[in-house]
Amino acid sequence: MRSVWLLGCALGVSMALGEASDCRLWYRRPAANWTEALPVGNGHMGAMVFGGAPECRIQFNEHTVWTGFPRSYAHTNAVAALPEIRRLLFAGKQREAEELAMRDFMSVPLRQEKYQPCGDLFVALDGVASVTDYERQLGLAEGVHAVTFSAGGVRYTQETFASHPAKVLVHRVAADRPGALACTVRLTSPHKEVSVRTGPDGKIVLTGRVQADGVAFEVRAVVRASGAKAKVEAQADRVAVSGADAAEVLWTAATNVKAWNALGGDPATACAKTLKRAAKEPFEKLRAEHVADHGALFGRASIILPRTAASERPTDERLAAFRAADDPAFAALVFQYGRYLLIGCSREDGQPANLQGIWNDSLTPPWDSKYTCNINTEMNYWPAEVGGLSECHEALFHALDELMASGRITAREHYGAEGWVLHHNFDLWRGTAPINHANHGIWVTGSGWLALHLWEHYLFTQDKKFLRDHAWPVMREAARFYSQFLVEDPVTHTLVSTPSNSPEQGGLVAGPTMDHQIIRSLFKACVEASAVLDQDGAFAKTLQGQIGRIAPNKVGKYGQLQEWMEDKDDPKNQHRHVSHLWGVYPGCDITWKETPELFAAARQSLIYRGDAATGWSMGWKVNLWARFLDGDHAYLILSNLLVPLGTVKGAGGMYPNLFDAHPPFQIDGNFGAAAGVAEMLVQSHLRDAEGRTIIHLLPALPKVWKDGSFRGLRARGGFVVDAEWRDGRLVRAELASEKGGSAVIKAGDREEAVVIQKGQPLRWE
Ligand code: FUC
Repeated sequence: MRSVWLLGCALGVSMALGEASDCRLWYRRPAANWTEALPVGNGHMGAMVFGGAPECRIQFNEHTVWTGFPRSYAHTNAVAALPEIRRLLFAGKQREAEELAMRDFMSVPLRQEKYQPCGDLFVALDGVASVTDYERQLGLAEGVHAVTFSAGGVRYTQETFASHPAKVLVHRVAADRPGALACTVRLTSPHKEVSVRTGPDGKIVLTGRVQADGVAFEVRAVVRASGAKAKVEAQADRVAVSGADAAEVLWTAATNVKAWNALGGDPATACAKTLKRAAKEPFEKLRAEHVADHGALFGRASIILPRTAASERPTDERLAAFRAADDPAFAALVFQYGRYLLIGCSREDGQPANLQGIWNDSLTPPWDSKYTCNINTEMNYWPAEVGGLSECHEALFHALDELMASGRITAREHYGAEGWVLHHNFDLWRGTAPINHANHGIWVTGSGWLALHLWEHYLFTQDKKFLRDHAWPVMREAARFYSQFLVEDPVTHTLVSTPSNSPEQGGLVAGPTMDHQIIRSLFKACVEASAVLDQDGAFAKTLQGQIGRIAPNKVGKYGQLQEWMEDKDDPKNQHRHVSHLWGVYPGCDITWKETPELFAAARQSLIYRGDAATGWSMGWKVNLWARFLDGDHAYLILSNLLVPLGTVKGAGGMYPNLFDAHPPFQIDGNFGAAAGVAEMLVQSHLRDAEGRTIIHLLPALPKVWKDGSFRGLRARGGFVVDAEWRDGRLVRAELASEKGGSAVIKAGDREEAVVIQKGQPLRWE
């Protein structure tokens, strides 16, 4: 074991392997349906490119096109029912408690709103009948979708991308014979109140409404063509291009949503401004600007696992063959695809990633394509920090500010408490009250879990200004709510969370294990944050006093970790939710180092829950098995997930475009899988007695990943980690730190404390 100081920048271990990371999805046929189409996105708009020929469909979304309108969902004076609901639960009268809660305690209205599609762009090539030599691909590193094919002796190329700097979607089609390109461009929308007009200079403007008292939107496109004899001609509802070498469509969309609590914005002015600015730029400049912006995020991290002959197949065939073939690189692709998707659907100035990211073609999407925060919203952000995409987390943080404003009212009206609370869902209008049904909607730890994302961001970035100005107020006020909300259990005299539930299991109860893990972790984070910032010491002291009184994790009669206060778990229950294992991952309330008995019980619970489940559940289980330091089991779950939907009985899988199948499509499984691959390679949730982060290298390496490397994964404490292994053994690692700091590096049984200076990467071998 030897540590060597390196001068200058990190060597880039993976480059040393001389292999390119796996960064491309590709197919030999156009998409026949939506789950074969490929996504691009800029955080404001998402688009699914079908890549068809002669007609290419591009279905697109704008992030604020939702049903509904600003409103408070809080149930005025619901708190009047709270003491009786609690009394009934402590008396074992669950049904009566749920009935009372349904009557007097739920969100008004009972359901939240739906994320909506915006429109479709069609580009139809004239004079093209059948095509040959077809290929389409999504280049993850550049963020560009490309199609090539031949027809009538002409070679055509299409490129599509979503530019974040220019805030437009861009589609270009070119022919290799001058003047051979003729096409028609039109815009449509599935909404009812829609009108389309065309204007001079190749403009198409589509306006629409989701509902009379709600969201109004505009889509504005400009079609331009190049070539000596090119003509662009506006027709009634479309624009025709003829005699061109190439045609380009730039389009953008906006709504009247000013903020989560205000309509009245002017989509026409917003679209006109954006498009005017973008239309001044030539295609090459827009493309280069986009590739640079996307690449600055995407290029930060990579995982290299060996490519084999199986890796060379088109992506759909590769997916179908994955379980039987030797194709380790496929997991690296899934990691990078997760990062690609997060960049596409979650940028600092847009809405956070919803159940489908930003991609939805349905007016009635599954679970409204909103935000479910008893697992799904959080899972979307699991790869953000470790995958070097901290900035993509910001969209969620902005939403938390708004949820805090809304959640204060819910805390007051439902619980008579200060601080803020979020239950298991929110929507564009930031509903925070309990929705749907008392048996799963009254779950109080959405705010606690999401507030911990701010703390994680701080742990990874060591950004104290962020902690002080942004994270702390949200964390502190989330903790303030629980501090007042917890009550003493008459039997154990511990502090319990009630009413609540263990997500979607066993109905309304007093004291689900998950809540206690989250609240305990939040309180601990607050105590530490208060010390780091030297602020709110008295409040931190109150929390410190409560931490030890919160109901502890308990081992039950089947050797399992109890999901509830009572020992009533059913070991045959293979439900997708594994909420009481929150303390193992994403939390660290239960660890191999500090609580080995609870750790063993949690592992037993996971064994009882089984290996096959819905997409996101398997995403979670990959991470859990990684935390249980069992790489082969994590890989087994991965290979249940990385299969075409329908392969594994009772389980999800993937669609041909590698969208995760719950089923149906839900993006959390993509993010869970991406985070899981990283968690198998590096973990940093533990600290030593002196408070130094333990950077555990290759903690859960499966046998099948014999050789490989990674670059740019992030560890808590502000570290950037590169590593390379051969024959399952670490051969070297490099650690860099932007701020400088000390850590403990652990690989197998070897442990070494190191100090890493700012700008001076450390090589460890
Ligand atoms: C919860 C989960 C479902 C699904 C939905 C969005 O209801 O139990 O599996 O993920 O959220």
